[in-house]
Amino acid sequence: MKTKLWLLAGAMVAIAFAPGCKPKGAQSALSGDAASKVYVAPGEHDEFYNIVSGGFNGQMSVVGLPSGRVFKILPVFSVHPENGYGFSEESKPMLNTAHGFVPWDDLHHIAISTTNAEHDARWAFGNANNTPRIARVDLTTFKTVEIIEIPNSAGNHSSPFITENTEYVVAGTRFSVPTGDNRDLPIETYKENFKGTISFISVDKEHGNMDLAFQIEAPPFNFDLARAGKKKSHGWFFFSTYNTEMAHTLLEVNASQKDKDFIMAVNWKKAEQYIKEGKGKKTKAKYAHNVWDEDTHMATSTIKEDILTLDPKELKDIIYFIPCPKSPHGTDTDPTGEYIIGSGKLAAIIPVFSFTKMLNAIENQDFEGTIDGMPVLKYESVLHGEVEKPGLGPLHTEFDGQGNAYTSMFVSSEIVKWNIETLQVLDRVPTYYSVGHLMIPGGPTGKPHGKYMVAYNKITKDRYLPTGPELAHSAQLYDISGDKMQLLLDFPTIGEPHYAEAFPASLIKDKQVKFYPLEKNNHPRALKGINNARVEREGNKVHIYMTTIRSNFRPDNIEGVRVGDEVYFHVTNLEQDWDVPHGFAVKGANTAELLVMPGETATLKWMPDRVGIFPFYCTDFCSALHQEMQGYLRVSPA
Ligand code: CUK
Ligand code: CUA
Repeated sequence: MKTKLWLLAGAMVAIAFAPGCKPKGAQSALSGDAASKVYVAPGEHDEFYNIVSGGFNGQMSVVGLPSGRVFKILPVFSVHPENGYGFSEESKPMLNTAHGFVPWDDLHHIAISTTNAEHDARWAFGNANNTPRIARVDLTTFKTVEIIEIPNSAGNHSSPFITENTEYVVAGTRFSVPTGDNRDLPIETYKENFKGTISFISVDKEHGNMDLAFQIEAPPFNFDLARAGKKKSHGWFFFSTYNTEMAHTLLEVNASQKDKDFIMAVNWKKAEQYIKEGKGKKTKAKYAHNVWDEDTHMATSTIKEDILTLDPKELKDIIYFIPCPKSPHGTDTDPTGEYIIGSGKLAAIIPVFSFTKMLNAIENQDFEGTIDGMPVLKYESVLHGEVEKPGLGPLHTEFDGQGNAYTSMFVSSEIVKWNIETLQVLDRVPTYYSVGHLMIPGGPTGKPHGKYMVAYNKITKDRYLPTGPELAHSAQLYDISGDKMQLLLDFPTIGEPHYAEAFPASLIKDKQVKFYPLEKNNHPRALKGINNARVEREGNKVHIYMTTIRSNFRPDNIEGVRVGDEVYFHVTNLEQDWDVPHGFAVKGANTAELLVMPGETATLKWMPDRVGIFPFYCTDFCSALHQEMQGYLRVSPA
């Protein structure tokens, strides 16, 4: 968000309520039946899974709708001591990059996989905004199974957005930077040396594995968000751009000079064809590709560097620019694929573009100019129409599948419902306060479910019991099944929610992995039963092959370890039953715990630095004899 917007929002909230008095109407917008609409009786399940970005905590959270209940914190880009993600030897390679281990990131957007433009919910993708990365989460295990780093990118904000059959996940760079491995260059050579890059990452249909298929060079703009075309516009991608002024200093002022920036339309089918014809240039820049193997229960990290790059200055029919007012933030395509909505965050209208008109304009060469040889279309010739007086600070738009669009208004702090054909505003409701993204289950797909809408708000103020200087981040659930939107529920979120998606629980709830069969555990240090539990020394490395089963560890008295040794606890959980993980922690060891899933093997490395007796124990209450699940490790002098 721009500082300017925050200032405006601050002023707005200040006007809305002076300290000490409650904002008028803020808590009484509910009608009597709201509670029953969100009530999920004990033992009953929610209707939708809601996968929510955690923003600066680098995680996703798994929430039920309509109840707003949180089921799980799912670590993606940040280490998670709760279950040893990023601490176990097996998971550490997941967070490797071309310049080493990066234990944190800033996750903004979620994309749920689709087939024929409908959620199939096989995988959830998330972007790392800081160190450019994209992750894939398997929705049968709720585990991060793949992370690919994006070369030639900086600030991976315009990501991960997917095509209608999950053929590609795309990533547009927020900051333009010099391409290739990072170089020492004067910043004022921005226009000559810095480039924007759009990456197309292919997704294997069967297993989901990602691969950097190709990159397209683009002018040094900032790329903010994107959406794929769908149905009739399948084959195209639309990116919002700002700073088309190409400023590299004081962007707050210098990137808001022009009346219009662009939506960059990319014909990716054409690009794909050029790649097949061998028109991609071979370029190099290092990136990591990390894959979790469900067979060995280990991650591997590979550093790659070969890239195929398309240059649209030469291949002139890949990229077209659609002028769009005032630094567009979100760009969204409606469920039919005909309409493209740009949300200029400083604009007083919402422009709606027509895909059909865009194709006609391209065919008739109805251009107002070019940028590096790439055509700029005429605003009027692509425009379907403008939504007038929608509110202030439009950011993002979702759809209900009934011909209506819902746009979040950051500055005027509301959601505005409007008709896509007639462009008439139909309804508006306040959010508390300053909504960023909004979400309708299936909203970005060709088949929205249109029953609920959730606003993810940036400012909380008086909505919850206060917790010191930082307050809970907040989501608000609205019923959108009638003509008028109705606020049903406030619920706090984990971290800062940016985007989220939701899909029917029925898509995946019977496909969950309940445990890992021991006979298929191909971890090189796995044990298949208690018989081979043992301690082995190799030089100064001590490998402890350990088992857990209710309610003991074997071995549980370990001697012969010396100060300066590298100790590896290879813990296999022998349980073959749903929901029986065992934990493993060593008292006073300067590392996290392990939480080992049934049938899985995980390894904790510890380098004891002092002599003594070190008890270890199970951290997850697993049976009536959980407190008996313990052992002792003796560390002797070197
Ligand atoms: S967002 Cu990342 S800065 Cu509108 Cu997707 Cu808020
Ligand atoms: Cu195993 Cu508690």
